[in-house]
Amino acid sequence: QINEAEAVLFSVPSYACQRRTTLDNCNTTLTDALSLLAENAELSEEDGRGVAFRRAAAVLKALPVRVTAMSQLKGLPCLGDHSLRVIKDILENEASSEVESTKHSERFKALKVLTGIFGVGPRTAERWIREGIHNLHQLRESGVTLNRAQQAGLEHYDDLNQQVTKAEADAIAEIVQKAVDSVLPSAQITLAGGFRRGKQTGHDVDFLITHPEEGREVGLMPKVVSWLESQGFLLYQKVTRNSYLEVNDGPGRPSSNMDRFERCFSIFKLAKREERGTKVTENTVKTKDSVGAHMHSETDQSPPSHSHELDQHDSTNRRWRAVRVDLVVSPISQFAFALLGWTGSKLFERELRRWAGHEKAMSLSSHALYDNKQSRYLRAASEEEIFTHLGLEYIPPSERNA
Ligand code: 8DG
Ligand code: MN
Ligand code: MN
Repeated sequence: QINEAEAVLFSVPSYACQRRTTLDNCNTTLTDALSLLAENAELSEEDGRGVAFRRAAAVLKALPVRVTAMSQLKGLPCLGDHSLRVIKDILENEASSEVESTKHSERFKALKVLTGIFGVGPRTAERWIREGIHNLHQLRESGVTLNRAQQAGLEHYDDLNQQVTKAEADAIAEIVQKAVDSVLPSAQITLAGGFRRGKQTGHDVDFLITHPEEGREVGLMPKVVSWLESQGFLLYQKVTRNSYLEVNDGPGRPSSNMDRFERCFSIFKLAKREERGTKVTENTVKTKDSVGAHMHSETDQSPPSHSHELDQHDSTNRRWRAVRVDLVVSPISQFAFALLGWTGSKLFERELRRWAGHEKAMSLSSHALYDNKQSRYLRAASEEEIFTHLGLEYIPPSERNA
């Protein structure tokens, strides 16, 4: 029994997938700090610590008021000693010394700049840092071999580190719709990822593609990609079979359906708004993302030496810009799972899976939901049905911003 003085101010369930987390966040100072520590942990391949900080940040995002005193945190889940120390530091001293020193450390800055290159993960960045490569200039001079993705990532670094706007996402959607209509009429595209959650900007644009008749989606991805390529919309593309980890975390072998699930990591060449000829009432001046600009000035000190480089760096002189786009093709029978899985946020997804496994003895993936007790797959034609199977209240996309 809880006595009066210890009563919790807010009751927050411990799994993020049990909570409604909108984009309104009254605790950005605290959540930015914890997110930075999470990012640092992830960049250092300490995923456990990363998740702990992400969970702590997510709890603060779900609070309806700004936290001003430690006493308000009593009884809240997911706040470990380390996160509490950071929060206390900020409430008492305006800033956390750990966050500040991390933010300004050469290692963190180098990891951030290098992993900011499309195709470069923490492991590669770490190796380059050990070889004395800390910024883009040093990378360009180093002569290390870059794969095709990394070459494209380096070439379009500034564009790809500038947030994609909703207007740009809509313009990409139009192109993808046209591609799909041209190669398979009545195939459907759905915007997923952060934009589906109501975000106004994102680091990429995510689309799911399906067809109302099961099986008609087979072979669709290569056709869509060929069409886009023939129209000059692609700067980079890599189509992969669905072969990531989650296929293996379900019991038994993946059904043959799963081989159909294909995705494409791409970089689109998007005409700038004035070139696309949209309404003049819209703001035609693109403001550069402040973080990107800051990182660029601090880390990439290479002077634009030859004309090619000048062309790549002076984006104002170009009629187009590079935008990261993810395409996923799903058979209609798996569509609800794919949609749920690709809408995010990443933490929300992780928590859904943890809930399924730990609380329900089920395995959730973006293909299927398997009930370990009944030893069978549970079908679902909508996200709502999946939440019902999981014994969770339905959380709409706009409230999955954990
Ligand atoms: P942003 O782009 O607006 O910055 O954020 P986002 O849209 O939330 O993030 P994202 O990195 O584009 O990822 C969108 C969703 O896609 C996210 O919930 C996780 C999911 N996703 C991947 N990779 C994979 C994967 O390999 N398998 C599955 N099932 N989902 C994935 O990003
Ligand atoms: Mn996204
Ligand atoms: Mn994505």
